[in-house]
Amino acid sequence: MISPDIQIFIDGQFHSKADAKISVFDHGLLYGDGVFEGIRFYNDRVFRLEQHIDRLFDSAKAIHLQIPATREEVCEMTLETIRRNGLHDGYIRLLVTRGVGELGLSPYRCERASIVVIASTISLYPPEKYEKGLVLATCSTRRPNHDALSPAVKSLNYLSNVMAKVEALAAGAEEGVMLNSAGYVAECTGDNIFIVKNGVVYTPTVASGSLYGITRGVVIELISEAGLDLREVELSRYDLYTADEVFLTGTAAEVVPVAEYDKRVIGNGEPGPVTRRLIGDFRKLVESSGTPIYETTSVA
Ligand code: PXG
Repeated sequence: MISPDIQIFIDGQFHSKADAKISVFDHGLLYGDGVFEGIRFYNDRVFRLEQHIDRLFDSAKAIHLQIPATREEVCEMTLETIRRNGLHDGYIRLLVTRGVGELGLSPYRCERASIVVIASTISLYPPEKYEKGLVLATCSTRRPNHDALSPAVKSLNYLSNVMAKVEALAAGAEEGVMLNSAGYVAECTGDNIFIVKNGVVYTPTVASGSLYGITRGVVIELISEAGLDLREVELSRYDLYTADEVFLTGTAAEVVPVAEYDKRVIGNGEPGPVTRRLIGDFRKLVESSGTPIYETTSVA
C-alpha cells in the first residue's frame, strides 16, 4: 500500500504525492520519450543499485538523452528518496523523461531532462504463485525488432508490453510470453524467462529480443555458483512446452515458477528442484547484499 504522505523526488525537490506533478508538455507524456528503472531494496540495502543506474545511462545513451546528473548523483537521489520516506523494504521507480518541450517530435526543443524517483512497494503476483507457479499464454503482440526501437532500451513506451499483458489476461493467464518477429521466445511482459531440460538451464539470448534483465544476470551467476550449466540460445514455444521446469525473473517478479503454458502442464505441474533452489538462493542474496541506505560508510 502506498502511504498517503509519500515524498516523491522531482528534479532536486521532494513533493507530497498530491503535489508530485509533471507538465503536460513533458515529452515523456506526449511521446513516451524517456527511460526508466524498477529497483528493489530489501532490509535497508538497495539490490544491484549500480547495475540499474548503469542500465539507465545505457538506455538514455541509446535514445540520445542526456541525463542531467552523474551516476553517483542519481544513486544518491535514489538513496535519499528512500531515506526521506523512512522505508526499509520496497521498490523504486526511477524515471528520466525528455523534459518539457514544444508540441512536435523533436527532442531537441526540450530544454532539460527531468529525473523522478518514487519509492513505494510492488507486488506483481500473489504469494501462493511462488509455491504453485504461474499460468502463461503466448501473446500475438511481438517484441520490437532491433530495426525498430531496440528491445534492450528500457523506455517509457511500454504499450506493446501492456497490449501483450491485456492479451494474456484475456486468455485467462497471469503472464504473457512475447515472441520476436521470427517466432522465437523473447521474454514475458515484464520478466525474463528460463527453462530447465535434463538438468541444463537455458534462456533466450538478448538478441532474441529480451531486456538485459538485472535479475536475469543475477540468476545466471547463481546458476553457475550452483554448478549448473547455463546456455543462452534461441528458444521456441516447443522448448517451453516440453521443458522440465520454466521460471521467470524480474525485479518486480523476483524468481517465480511457471506451472502451465498455453494449456500445457510444465513438468509435473509443480515448481521443480532447480527453480526451488534458485528461489532460495535469490532470497538469501537479496537479504544479505546491496548498497546500504542508512549507513554513511557504504560497502556495496
Ligand atoms: N523484461 C522486461 C520487458 C522488463 O520490463 C524485465 C524483463 C526484468 O528485468 P530486471 O532488470 O527487472 O530483472 C523487465 C523489468 C513493473 C515492473 O512495474 C517491471 C519491471 C521491473 C520492475 C517493475 O511491472 N520489468
